[in-house]
Amino acid sequence: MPHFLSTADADFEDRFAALLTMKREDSPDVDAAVADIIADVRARGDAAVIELTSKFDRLDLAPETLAFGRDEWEAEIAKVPDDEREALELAAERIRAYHARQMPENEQWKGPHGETLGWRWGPVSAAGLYVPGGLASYPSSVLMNAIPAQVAGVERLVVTAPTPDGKANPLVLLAAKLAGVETVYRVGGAQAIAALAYGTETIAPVDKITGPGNAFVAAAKRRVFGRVGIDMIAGPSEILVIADRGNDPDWVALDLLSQAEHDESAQSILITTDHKFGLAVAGAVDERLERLERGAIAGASWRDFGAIITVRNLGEAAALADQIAPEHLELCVDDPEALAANISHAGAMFLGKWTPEAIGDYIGGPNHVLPTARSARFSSGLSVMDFLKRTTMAKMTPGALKAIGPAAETLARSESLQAHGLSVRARLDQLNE
Ligand code: HSO
Ligand code: ZN
Repeated sequence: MPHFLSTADADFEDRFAALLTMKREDSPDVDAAVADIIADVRARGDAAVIELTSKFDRLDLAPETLAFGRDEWEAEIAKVPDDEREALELAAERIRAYHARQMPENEQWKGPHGETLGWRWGPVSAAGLYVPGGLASYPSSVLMNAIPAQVAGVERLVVTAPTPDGKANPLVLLAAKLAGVETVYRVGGAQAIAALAYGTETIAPVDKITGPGNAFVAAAKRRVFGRVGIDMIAGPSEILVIADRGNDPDWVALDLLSQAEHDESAQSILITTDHKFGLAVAGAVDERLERLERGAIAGASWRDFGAIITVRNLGEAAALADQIAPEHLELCVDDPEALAANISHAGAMFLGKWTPEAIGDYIGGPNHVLPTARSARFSSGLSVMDFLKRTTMAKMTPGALKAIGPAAETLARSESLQAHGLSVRARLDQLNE
């Protein structure tokens, strides 16, 4: 049974607060082990990476085989069935077109004294994308991480992906190729992150690391931050559906389950203006759970963290949505645009009942790497901006220096930074000669 709440109940505020602050993930303390792995890779480079890959992935590599060779890569890709290849190609095309529109413009203008001011955007030189192994090795996530980097103009794009027992995921390799990845290393875990951050004899270091991973990968990303840039540390997936009674309960049930099936710690919440509709959705979820392949995972998530909240009107729904600040927000109501205009905090919005969240996970165009755990209050999903930096530009003329230099001198004096002031004064003196 999910949690049932209603804004009409006297204890609503307390129960809603409890729902928001529920601890959903145990974060095992792997930091000490990760620190050792990073130190080992820094000290011994390839040898450490090879040894750790043999230990954790039961795969014996040599420096020459750390990366997939072109032929091996192509041989894996050849295993992908045509329908999957075509679907992935369509996804890549749509994600690329969406992200191309995110590219910001350089700016340059003249200030009041004839000085030139502005900024310029440029890509990071090299990015490394981590692709997890096992259950969460998603080709769609390769596209979502690599395409924004490619669109941003990152020159060197590499992937690290563990291949336990030597088993590669052909679709991951196809996605990497479609997104312009140069090299795929068969390395995973904290050792992969350490190699990307510090480099080894064969793996050149990168400037930015993105991509999801397990507790070891997350801890390693936190540790190398500063040496390199990282994206967010993503938590378990979340979906909030706001739906009125004009929906098919089964559709809404499936939308809730689509995120619940990711992880036992995922959270799916329905807010509805109609209590009976909420009960119908709960019934539809139970029915679907009996037949769903990942029923055990989705069922655990729904039972522990799922919720159905009845509200008196859509105004209340919007206010609650802002407090939840969900990763994914579906608006299954008659006028989704009007409701969207009343909600400020959500990673991604899906408007209208014809837009299941899964469209955004795969093919819509927007990114599926999104802020979780209420961080949509202050951050955004992955975009080309994550692979760009802004350099500011200023050019003074003698006249401009004359006009604004004295104020700089005054401020330098007030901060007791004499050379600062003198660097301006020396120029002004010459202008006054
Ligand atoms: N919904 C997930 C991403 C994903 N779904 C990958 C399917 N594959 C995180 O937002
Ligand atoms: Zn998903």
